[in-house]
Amino acid sequence: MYPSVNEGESQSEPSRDVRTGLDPGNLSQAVCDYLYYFQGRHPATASRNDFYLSTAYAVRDRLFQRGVQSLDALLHRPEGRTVAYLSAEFLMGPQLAANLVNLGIYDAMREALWRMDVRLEDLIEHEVEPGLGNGGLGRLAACYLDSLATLEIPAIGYGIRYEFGIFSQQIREGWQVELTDKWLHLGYPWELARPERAVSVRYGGYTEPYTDEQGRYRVRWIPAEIVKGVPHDTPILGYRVKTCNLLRLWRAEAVHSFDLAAFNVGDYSRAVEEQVTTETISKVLYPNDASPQGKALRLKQQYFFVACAIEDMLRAHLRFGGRPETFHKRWAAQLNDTHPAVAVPELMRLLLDDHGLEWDDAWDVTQKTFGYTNHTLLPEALETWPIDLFGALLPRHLEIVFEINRRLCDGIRRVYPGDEDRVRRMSLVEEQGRRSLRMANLACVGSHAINGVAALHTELLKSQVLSDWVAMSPERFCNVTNGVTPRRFVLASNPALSRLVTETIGDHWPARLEALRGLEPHAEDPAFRKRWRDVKRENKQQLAAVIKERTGISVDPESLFDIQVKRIHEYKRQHLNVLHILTLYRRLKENPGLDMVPRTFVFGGKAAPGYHVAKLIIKLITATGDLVNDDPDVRGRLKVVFFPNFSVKAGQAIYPAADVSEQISTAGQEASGTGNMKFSLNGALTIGTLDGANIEIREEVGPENFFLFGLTADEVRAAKASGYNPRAVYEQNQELRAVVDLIGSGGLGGDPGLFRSVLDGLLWHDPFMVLADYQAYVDCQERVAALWRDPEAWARMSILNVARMGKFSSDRSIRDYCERVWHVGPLGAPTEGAP
Ligand code: OAK
Repeated sequence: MYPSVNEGESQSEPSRDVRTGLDPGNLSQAVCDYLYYFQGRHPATASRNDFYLSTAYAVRDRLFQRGVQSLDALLHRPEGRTVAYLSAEFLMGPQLAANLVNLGIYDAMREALWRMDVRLEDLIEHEVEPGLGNGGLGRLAACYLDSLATLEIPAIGYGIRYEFGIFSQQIREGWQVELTDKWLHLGYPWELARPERAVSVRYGGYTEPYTDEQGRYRVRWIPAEIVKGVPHDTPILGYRVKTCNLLRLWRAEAVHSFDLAAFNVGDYSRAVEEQVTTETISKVLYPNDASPQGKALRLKQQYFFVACAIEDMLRAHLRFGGRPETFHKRWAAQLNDTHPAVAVPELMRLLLDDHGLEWDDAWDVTQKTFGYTNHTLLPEALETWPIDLFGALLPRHLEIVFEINRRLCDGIRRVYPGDEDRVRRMSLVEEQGRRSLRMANLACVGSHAINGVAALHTELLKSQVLSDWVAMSPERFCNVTNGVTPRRFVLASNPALSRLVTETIGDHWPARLEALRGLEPHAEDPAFRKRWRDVKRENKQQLAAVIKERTGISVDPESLFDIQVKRIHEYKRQHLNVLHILTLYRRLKENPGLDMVPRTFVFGGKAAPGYHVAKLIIKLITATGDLVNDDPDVRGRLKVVFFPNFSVKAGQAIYPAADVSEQISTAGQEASGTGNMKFSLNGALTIGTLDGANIEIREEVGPENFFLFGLTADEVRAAKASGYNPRAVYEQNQELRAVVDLIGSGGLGGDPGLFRSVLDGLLWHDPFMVLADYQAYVDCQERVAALWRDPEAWARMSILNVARMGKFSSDRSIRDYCERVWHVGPLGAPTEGAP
């Protein structure tokens, strides 16, 4: 039973009735009321969307009831910190099922709707998700919000309310086509706009010095443009707790939305010009994953949400009696990669210019406020901004950055006299080519804590990309391995497995994932293994039906489901997977009677619209499907599916149905990965390299329960240093040569030139060591197939994988952040090391 939130209820709080009650009677009455009075509909004529919206509003009432109480408690407590998670992306996924699960009323709502002849599952299916992120970084932010609330840590996620999120992907003739994502078009019921809390954001103009009343030298910024930021709040409820936090996303609005004077003289386009240009700021998410765009609009977006967030935080701090000097005692702000790094000079600017602090005091507050998480080692992903562009948009910030840099460089020279090369490397300014600001360096200098997202990633950060920073201040570095929320990725998306687990070990596991260990002894029980396999079969049947509906392809739920879903990128090596499929295909063509384990290969993921090779890899996958799916020699033993428009929602249908999880990035490239965790938690076995969090997953589940292959990060570096020659690998491996030649000779789709750029890349450069790892991968897949032939052993391994995945709950990650970075406990209480 859900603990009552109404204990000690006072007259000023709403009563527990239609608005907030949790039993089916209250819920169906609440939905009905919303249909009537909000949607203006009778249940008999209401559309599915009407029911969806009304159900969502009824749920939202219950969230806000808790939200108002949490916020009140938060603002009136005498001490403690609130976490501000600053992120350009929040990939929240659908909200209905997850909120019902966290409220503990999934079954009650199903019953309530059933009384009105409505299936909850239909409403869940109907829901459109806000795709306000590209991939891993944005989804991680969403998992962390869930865990922060569950652990009762007061927190606000700050970001941008993009009108259009990540594009929606269609596959036409095998190619990716991008369509605008109109996620708001049927209404978004989970948020509440708060126009009265709008803030002003300034851009451009110039600065001027002046002397204040005390005769002190001061600077003021005279901007050229002012934009309004309007907050939109989504409540974030923890799992079966009273704490409800906030996701606060900002929408850009013109200060003057309409120029009547221009309109009156007939200049209609000028009458709305300001509105149109201003609203562009929060119009669309940049669809690039881990590679910066260097566009002025992107910098405008970054500063926009950061300025709104810091203003919001400072305002709350001052309103409740705080002084600017104690800002860091109330707020711990996390920079989710460098996209929000301009927060460092922004907080300095406010403390110096608006609140009159001395430099050293302002700097102390700033450094104690921020922590910086790095999410990628890809060199091309390190953000830089041309100085001229940055200065034109943020003239005062540039002055502050230069002063931070002057002091930084002086400090380096004091510690390392004469080491100008080090000064050049650590400087905030890149002097080569077009002078530009290095945002990772800015984030490092402005933060008291810097972390990577998996053990290997943090080690590589420390030994390579940020080694100079480690030498200067090793105490600032730590690792926080990523995690995922089991509430969404098991409880809400895999009800059949959840039921079996709860029946077996009790219902504590979603909030204490280590409890899954209790499953271990059951791996030896044949009856339990049978039930485990039944769950997987049921999930595979469901996915097969969805695949049929989305792609028209029939797949056999009895075949091995081998799945790779994630962004399409050369380093993630979807093309290595294709080489293996074509190897199997060729074996069948040469020997149609071969006894081969039937497999269904499922791919999904988006390619950045400007990333030509990634888009070609999608075409390579679909062309492979066209070749093998209906070949009579194959006789259904191989199926290749490209699942279009992969999203959080699609993932929730896919992870529970996987037998094999493909985590095959080149060692040293994937910072962590989180899909690897979602698959394994749902009982898939991983085939993977020693990369990112795979290493820790393998440690936890045991090497004997993990299919490992490929070069290590050190071996990759050594191979490259000693002149790796992919052409020689191709020449020497007969099967590989045959597969590459099949692609190069037009065997896929008829045009021999179609995949030339992919093949030339592999044969002449192969920066991601695809050919180097090919044979090890194919051999490892043989071991996978051999195990598949022993269903009991497979089930045992699958159970042990789930049982040992407790470490990868995002609750553990958030506890690590609390202890190592933020120094906050439940309800914001300061913990050891708090500033
Ligand atoms: C996106 C933009 C810039 C920099 C990094 C990213 C990003 O999404 N990185 C991904 O972050 C995930 C969460 O930490 C990791 O699991 C992925 O390995 C990493 O690629």
